[in-house]
Parts: sequence; C-alpha cells; structure tokens
Amino acid sequence: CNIPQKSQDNKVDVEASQSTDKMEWWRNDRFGMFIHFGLYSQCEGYWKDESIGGIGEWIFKHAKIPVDEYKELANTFTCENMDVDAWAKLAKESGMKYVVITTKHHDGFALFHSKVNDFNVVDATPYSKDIIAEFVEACRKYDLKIGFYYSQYQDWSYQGAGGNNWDKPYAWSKEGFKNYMDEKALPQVRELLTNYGKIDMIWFDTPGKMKKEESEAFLNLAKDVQPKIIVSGRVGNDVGDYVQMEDNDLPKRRPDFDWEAPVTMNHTWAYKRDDHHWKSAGYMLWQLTYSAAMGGNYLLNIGPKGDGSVPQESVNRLKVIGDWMKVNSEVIYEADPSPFVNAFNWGGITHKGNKLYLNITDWPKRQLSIFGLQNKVNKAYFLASGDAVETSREGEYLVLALPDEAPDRNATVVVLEIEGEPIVNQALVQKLD
Ligand code: JFZ
Repeated sequence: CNIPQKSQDNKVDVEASQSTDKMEWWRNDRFGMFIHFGLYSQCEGYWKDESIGGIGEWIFKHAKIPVDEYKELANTFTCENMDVDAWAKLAKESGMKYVVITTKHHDGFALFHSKVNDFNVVDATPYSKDIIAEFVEACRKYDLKIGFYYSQYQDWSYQGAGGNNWDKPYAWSKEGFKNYMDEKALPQVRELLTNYGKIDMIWFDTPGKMKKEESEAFLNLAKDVQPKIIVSGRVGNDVGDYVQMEDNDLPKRRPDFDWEAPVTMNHTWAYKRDDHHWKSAGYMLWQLTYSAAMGGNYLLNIGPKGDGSVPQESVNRLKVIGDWMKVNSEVIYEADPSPFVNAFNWGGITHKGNKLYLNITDWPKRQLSIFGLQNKVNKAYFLASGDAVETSREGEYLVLALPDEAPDRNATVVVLEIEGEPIVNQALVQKLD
C-alpha cells in the first residue's frame, strides 16, 4: 500500500520494531496525553509585555532572551495551583492510557531533581519539589503508562548545544555538544530512567544534525536501564521504535508501521494566553478514531498555565471526549486498524473479532455506502443504543440506511457483525480511489 512520506528524522527499522512484543500495550492503548509544562508556561506567550509569535515553549529563542534573564523565571516558579494528581486523573477520565510529560524541553530546565545540573525545579525554584517524582506517583495511582519527553539535542541553556548566543542562534560547537552529551544529557536521561521505577516510553525530539552514534548512545542507554522501554523515532537516524508523524499531521492512507501523532488542542503546546484557536471535541474525536483506524496512536496535548492549573478550554473538551469513551472505548482499545488502506470522508473503521466498528464523525445524509467489503453482514446496530441499522447490498456496495440526524453529533458508532475475518476487494477499492 501507499505509505506517507516519513520525515527524515523520523524513520524506524520497521522489522526490528515489529519483531518485539514490547509494543503490544502501546498498540492496544492508542490514546495518550502529552503535557508541555515548564518555566515558559509562566510567560503565556509574552516577554516584557510584548506578545511573542510562535509556539509558547519556544519563547526563550523567539524573543532572544539572554540566558541569565531566562533563568530568572525559576525564581517565580511556585506552581501554586498545580495538582499533578488532577492531571493524571484528567488523563484517566478522558480515556487516555498513557502520558508523556516534558521532563526537560529545549530551554534546558528540568522538572526533576538532577545531580548533574542545577537548572532544575528542586535546586532553582521556590517550589523546590521534584514534579516528575510527584507525577509518576499519580500516574501509578491511576494505572497510566508513563512516558518522559526529553530534548536530547537542543538545549538553549547550554553553550555549544544550541544555547547562549542569540545573534548566532544555532550556537553549536563540536566540543560544546560533546560536553553537553557527556555532562548533562546522557547523565540526566540515566537519572530519569533510574530514579523513578519502571518507565514505559522515552520521547526524544528534534534530532537535528545528530550523528548516528549519538542517537545510538541515547537509545542504548535507555534500553540498558529499561529493557522494555519504547523509544520514539525522534531519537534520530532511524534507530527508534516507531514513527512520530509531523506534529498535527495524520496519514492519508494506512501506514504499515507503528506511528503516533502528537497533536495540540489549539496552536501551541505550552500555554499561551492569546491562543484561542481551540479545536472542537468532535474534531478531536475524529482524529482519535481516525488514528486508530489507520493503525496509529493519538497523543493529545495539554499545556497547563504557569501556576500549574489546566486551561478550562482543555478540561471542557476532554470531558466530552471522556464521556464518549465511556460508551465507545471498545472501538479504540485493543482494536485492529481498518481492513481498508484508504480513508473515508465520513470517518474510520476499526475491527475486533467478527465486529467492524464504523466510527462516523461526518454524518452522511440518509445513507452510508461502503465499497468492496466482501463479507456477509449478520447484524448491524448502533453501539450506544443497540438499535438496529438496516443494511442492503447494491453490487459491490454495502448500503446502510441512516436517520437524518446523527444519534451522537461528535461520533456515532455502527457495529457490523460480519461472517469471518474482514475481506476487502482492495483492487476494486483502489480503482475507485
Ligand atoms: C517539537 C518541539 O520543538 C516543540 O516545542 C514541541 O515539543 C513538539 C511536540 O515537538 O517540534 C516539532 C518536532 C518535529 C516536527 C514538528 C515540530 N516535525 O517532524 O514535523
């Protein structure tokens, strides 16, 4: 089948990743929460009363803030309305099964206690407690798998690893980067994967010009300390376990490799006061069900405010998604991807045993036709109500008679109970594409 272009940073050894069963929970769970939180969250997109363009967590670089001044943000980091238990609970109640949190983003500030670098929450802020330790405990309480985001390549607080001289923004040097790897990045990754018990994923990011040996140094360290850990593709040089799609991008056809789409609710990862471009809950339910149909994972981001509270806009949307998941989660968890490689304009299909789930997010007028499905349909009904749906055959089409209004305007699931494993006449489908 046609697979989407993978970005160069982002390829994986498909055979290696599929030959292991450590991916199993990840393929079953499909839905995770991303959390972008750090000193930058306090800025809310502003530096010295000036609105700064671009994504919130990049303000250090976009506003060309001198390192010493940026570091002063630590003095006001009190997290007075932060409740990490509530973050984990929110993930759980939204139907998410794993979380990925920024332990250290490109700004270089660690949300955990580090012995190798004092630009961290314990040594540098009035909050002075290890947020990662607290969050990990909360995740265990709610039985969530744990992923750590760690920016392994760029560190704007570290001279030689991208930091310190904004007139030459990419202040890289061979020696500086080597020092950064040896004295900060590798030791911090070791701390993260040693001090907090079992960690399920490590989410490396933006490998830039990393050399293969450097990517492998991170990969090998991670696997050495946590043999079953899943390593993201953005560790660089094709050595990760799965492909991270470009941010906010979903594939047009079903890929034949493991993938995950990191997605924002508005136009930024870290909180920005002026960003009101909120996606609707219905749109995000399309993204979630579509991702599952395409055999991938949906990692949906929240950006807590500087005080640690979660924006109400995010909470409201996650409530709708969570309520939907309470009724419909079987179409996501442990479901196989669509037997079709092509996309549908009405939504996506997932599959389990003799059931095909039609996850309809764009309601068709009166009828929905599926082309190329060969199986006999024994039964068709709405998942939420159990009410029957009338089906008929018109040549290669299976036709479902639907009411004018969607029973659930966000996403309505119709279950088809079919005879045997799904058989799709892919050649016919392709012709029509
Ligand atoms: C990176 C970060 O720079 C950003 O701040 C955020 O954390 C995001 C999740 O990851 O940004 C990227 C990385 C890769 C792509 C796009 C943005 N990409 O491959 O298209």
